[in-house]
Amino acid sequence: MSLNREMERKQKMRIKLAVAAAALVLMNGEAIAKEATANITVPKMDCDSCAVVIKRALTKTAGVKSTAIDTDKRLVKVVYEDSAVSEAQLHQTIEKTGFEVKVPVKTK
Ligand SMILES: [Cu+2]
Repeated sequence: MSLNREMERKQKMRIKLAVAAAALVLMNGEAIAKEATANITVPKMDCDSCAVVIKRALTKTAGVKSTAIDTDKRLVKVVYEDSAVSEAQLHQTIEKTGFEVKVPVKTK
């Protein structure tokens, strides 16, 4: 093999490696982007035992990564994988425990 062809081969290999590395970075970026946070208002969640019931139901739901509850603000914060579960499904999960969810009115 001539020196030129050898250099050309190495150059092609370098480009392939760079493309593979770039693809890996893109895939990682996508994995991070799939994580979403929902702040869900539950007006009648007024004490710790309400919170425990809701937290337990959410924790059992596939795709839910973490749940933080503020009973003073009546707020449930859920971090979830949006490829595995939707915010609407999270609302349903909470409503199945007997608590109504206050859906925010969308403003333009
Ligand atoms: Cu309560």
